[in-house]
Amino acid sequence: MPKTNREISSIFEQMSVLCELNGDNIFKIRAYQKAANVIANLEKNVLEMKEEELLSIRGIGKGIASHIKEIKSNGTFEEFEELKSKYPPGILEIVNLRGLGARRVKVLYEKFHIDSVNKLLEFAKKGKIKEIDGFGEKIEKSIIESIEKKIDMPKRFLFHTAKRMALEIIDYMKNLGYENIEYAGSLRRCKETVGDIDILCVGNQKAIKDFIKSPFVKMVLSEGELKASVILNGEIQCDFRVFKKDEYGAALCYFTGSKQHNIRLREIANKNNFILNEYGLFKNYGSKEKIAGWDEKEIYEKLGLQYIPPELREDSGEIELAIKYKIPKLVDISDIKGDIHCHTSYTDGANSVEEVIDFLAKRYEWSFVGDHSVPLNFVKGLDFKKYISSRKEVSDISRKYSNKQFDRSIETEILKDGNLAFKDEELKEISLVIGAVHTSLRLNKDEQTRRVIRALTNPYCDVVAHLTQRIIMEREEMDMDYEAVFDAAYKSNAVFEINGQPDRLDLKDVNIKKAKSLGLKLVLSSDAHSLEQFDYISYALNNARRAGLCKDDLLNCLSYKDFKNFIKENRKKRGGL
Ligand code: DGT
Ligand code: CA
Ligand code: CA
Repeated sequence: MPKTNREISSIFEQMSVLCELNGDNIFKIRAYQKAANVIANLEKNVLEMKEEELLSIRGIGKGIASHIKEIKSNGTFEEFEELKSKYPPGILEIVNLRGLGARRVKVLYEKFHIDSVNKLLEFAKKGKIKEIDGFGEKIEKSIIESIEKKIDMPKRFLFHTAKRMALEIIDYMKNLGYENIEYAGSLRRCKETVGDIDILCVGNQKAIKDFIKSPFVKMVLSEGELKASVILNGEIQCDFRVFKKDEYGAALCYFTGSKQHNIRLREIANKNNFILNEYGLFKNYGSKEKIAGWDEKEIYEKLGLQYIPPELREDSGEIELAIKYKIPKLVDISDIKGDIHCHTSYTDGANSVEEVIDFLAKRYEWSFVGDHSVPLNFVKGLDFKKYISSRKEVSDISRKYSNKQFDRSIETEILKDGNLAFKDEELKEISLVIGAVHTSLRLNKDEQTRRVIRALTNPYCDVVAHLTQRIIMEREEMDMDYEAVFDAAYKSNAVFEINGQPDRLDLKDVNIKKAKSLGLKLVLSSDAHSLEQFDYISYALNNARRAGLCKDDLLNCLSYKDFKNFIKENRKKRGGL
C-alpha cells in the first residue's frame, strides 16, 4: 500500500507517463505531472487530508482528489490500473532512465518492441539507438551509462529523508522515557546522503527490545545485548546501540566518525599514552583510569584539541586547525536574518504572497519573496509588468510589519545564449535578480560554459541559483568547464546561491570551498514551494558549515540595509548603471 507522499507522487508521475504513451492530450499529462510535483513537496500526508483541504492546494483538482481517495482505500486507482494493464511492466522502468522521456520510450516500444531495461541495454550496445531518428549518439551513450550506473549504484538516502526518520524514532523513544538518545554517523555529520541511520541510546537490553517493538521497524537483521540492526519501513537500515551513561560521549564521538577522523583522534590519543575507544578515553598505564567518557567535548579537550563540530569531521584539515585552536566559528541558523528565494501561487508555489509574508515575518528580519520569470514551459512565469505589480503587492502587505522588510526577487531564466530573460533597462529596476538555468541542460561543454559565464558576468545577475543543476542520485552536474566558470565568477564578483531543496543542495561543499577561497560571497536559500519548505534553508546551511563558512561569508547574515547596499554596489562594480 502506498503510504507516503513520495509514493503517491510516484503513482501520479507514472500515470502522466502512461498518458503520454497512450497519446492523451497535453493538459491531462501536465495535470498528473503537476500533481506529482506538488504532492512530493508537501509535508503533510495527503492521505490524512479531507477533500476541502486537498482542493485548497494548487495543482490538486477534483479528479486528482478523487484518485487520492481511491488510493487511500485501494492502494491504487482504477484508471491507472486500466492503463497500466495495456503496457508491459518493464516500460515504466525505461521511462525512469535519465533523459529519455516518455515520447522516445513510445517510439522504442511501438517500433522496436523494447519493453524492458535489459532489452534496451542490449539494443543500445549493438549501436542501434543512434540510427533512430531523433535519438543520436549522445542519447545512446547516456542510455548505456545510466543503466550501468544504476546497476552499480549503492543505495543511499537523502539527508532529509533519513533525518526525519531518525527524529521520529528519537521522539518515540524519548516518550518511553529514554533521555539520552541521539543520531550519530553520517547523519550527524550532515552529509548530503547517508547509507544508514546510527542511533545511540543510554540504556540496556530493554531499550533494544523497545526499539525493535517500535512501529518503524520492518525487519530485524540482527539483535544482541548491545546492538540491533534493522530495516525501517522506509527501507533504510538503522543500527541501534546502547551504552552506559559514562560511555555515551565516547560512543557519540566514535560512531559520529568519520572513520578517517577517528583514526586521527586515536593516533593523537596514543601519542599522549592514552587509549581511545567507543567506551571512553583511558590512561594507558597502571590502572587504565578513565579520564573522559560521558561528555564528547571533554574527549577533545583531554586530547588537547579544540572541539570540532560534526560537520567538519572528515580528516580534511580540521584536526590540524583544532591542534592550533583555529577552528572558525561556523555560521549558525540563528545568524540568518532573511531568505531570498521562494515561490508563491503566482507561479508554482502552494501559498499566496500574503501567506508567505505572514509566515516569514515570524522568522526573519527581512526576506525576498520570489517567483519564476518567463519563459518556461512547466510554469507560467512572471513578465516584467507582472513582476512590478506583484512587487507592489509585496510592499503593501509588508506594511503590516513595521519593523520588518519584505521585497520581491525573481528567479530569472538564463536563456540558451546566456542572456537573461529581461532587458537591461528592466533588470536594473528589479530588486533582486536570481539568475537560473532550467532548460537546455545538455548543451555541449563549450556552449554551456559560455552561456553560464555570460549570465554570471551580467552586472544585474545579482545571484546565480543552483549553478550545477545536479539532482542528488538522479542527475549529474551540467557539463561545464568549472575552472573557467569560477575564474569568471572571481573576476566579476559573482554571488552563488546554496540551494536548500533536499535533492539539490547546489552548490555542494567542494564548490562552496572553492568560492570562499576566491573571496566570493554566497547566499543560502530555501527555494521553498510551500510554507513547510522554508525549513529547507537548514539543509543549505549544512553544506555551508561543512565547507567551513562563517557569518561573514553569507549575505543572509547582513541587515536588510546592508544587503541592499551590497547588491547596489556590486551592480556598480560590475559595470551596471
Ligand atoms: P554511511 O552510513 O555510509 O553514510 O556513513 P557512516 O559514517 O555513518 O558510516 P557507518 O554507519 O558505517 O559507521 C558509523 C561510524 O562508526 C563511522 O562514521 C565511524 C565509525 N566506524 C565504523 N566502522 C569503523 C571502523 O572500522 N573504524 C573506525 N575507526 N571507525 C568506524
Ligand atoms: Ca551510518
Ligand atoms: Ca551504521
